[in-house]
Amino acid sequence: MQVVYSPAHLAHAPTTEVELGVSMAQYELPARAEEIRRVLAAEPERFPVVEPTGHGVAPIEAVHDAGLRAFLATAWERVQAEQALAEVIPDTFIHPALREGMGPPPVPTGAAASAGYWCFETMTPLVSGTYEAARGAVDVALTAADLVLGGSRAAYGLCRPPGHHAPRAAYGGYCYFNNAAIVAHHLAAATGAKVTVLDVDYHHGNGTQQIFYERDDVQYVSLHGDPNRAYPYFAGYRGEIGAGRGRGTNLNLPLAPGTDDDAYLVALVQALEQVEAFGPATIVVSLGVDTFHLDPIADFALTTPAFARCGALVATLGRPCVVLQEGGYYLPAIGENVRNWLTGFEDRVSPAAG
Ligand code: Q9C
Ligand code: ZN
Repeated sequence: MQVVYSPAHLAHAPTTEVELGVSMAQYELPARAEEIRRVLAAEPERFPVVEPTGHGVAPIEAVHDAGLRAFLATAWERVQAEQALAEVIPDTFIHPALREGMGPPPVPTGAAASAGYWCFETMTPLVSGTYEAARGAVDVALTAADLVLGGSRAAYGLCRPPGHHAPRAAYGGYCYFNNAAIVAHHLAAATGAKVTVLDVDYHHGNGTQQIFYERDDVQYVSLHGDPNRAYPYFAGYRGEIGAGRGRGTNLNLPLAPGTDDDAYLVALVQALEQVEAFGPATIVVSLGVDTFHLDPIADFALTTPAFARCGALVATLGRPCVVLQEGGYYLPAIGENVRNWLTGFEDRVSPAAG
């Protein structure tokens, strides 16, 4: 399976995040992607690495508000013009109740106001290289999609920063542009056929769900920590099934703390039955390995061998897959866990190759 990787992510190196008012070390670090690359590079025949090609801003603006992209493109310079900050974390957000009954506010231009307008939480800093890295992650994802459009059975995009928490018009959750949603829309537009986004990151992909909530050509299926206890808290509930034409094309499987290999695989089989029923031509996998038992910010209990079983199960769908990296924060095992998922998928596709 070809691996798409770009060093552009290295420019995004935030050091802190704020959780419940506590400033702490950032979890979403450059070392995550470098570890995955290091482990995959040890098997160059199985995992040849290719560079992304530039795809411009049109595929981003087909999914995201143009104002979000323009903000991210210029935010760093605008902030620095006002105040020399090492990283920007907003503190005042546009809570929907603040302007209830008043309609939307003018789009702000001041640094603090615009960060709070476009961001939704305090764990996703802007630093000098954020925009360059986020653009690079989108190009990585679209290049993996092009490989699949060109006839590959699967391709892996080593995206960093991740994407699935970014809705149409905001960033957050360590995510700036929604790589998986951009790819799903790109595939649907290029083929005219149905696409499923299967999200196996520990966290619910609120951004992807929001982007496709009213569409019937893109299904969103997610297994995740129950939002009643787990980030992103305000989306991912079982009753969220899509709306309008999209009613019935959104499936959430919130899971209990301590969910282990067997319980997870049972839920994954259920999810895959619903994918089969929808009948997509192509699958986009939001692959987070923060379901691992030692992950520092999550509470599932998956083991390293389980990731191979998960990949093998997804391969049984028999559809082309664009696999995109989302979360996973336990550095000593992140590479092995991703490698196992991809190897499990490939060995099921072509048992002789393993
Ligand atoms: N201080 C992804 O996995 N909350 N995003 C972290 C730790 C934010 C996770 C709390 C979690 C975002 C792509
Ligand atoms: Zn996650």
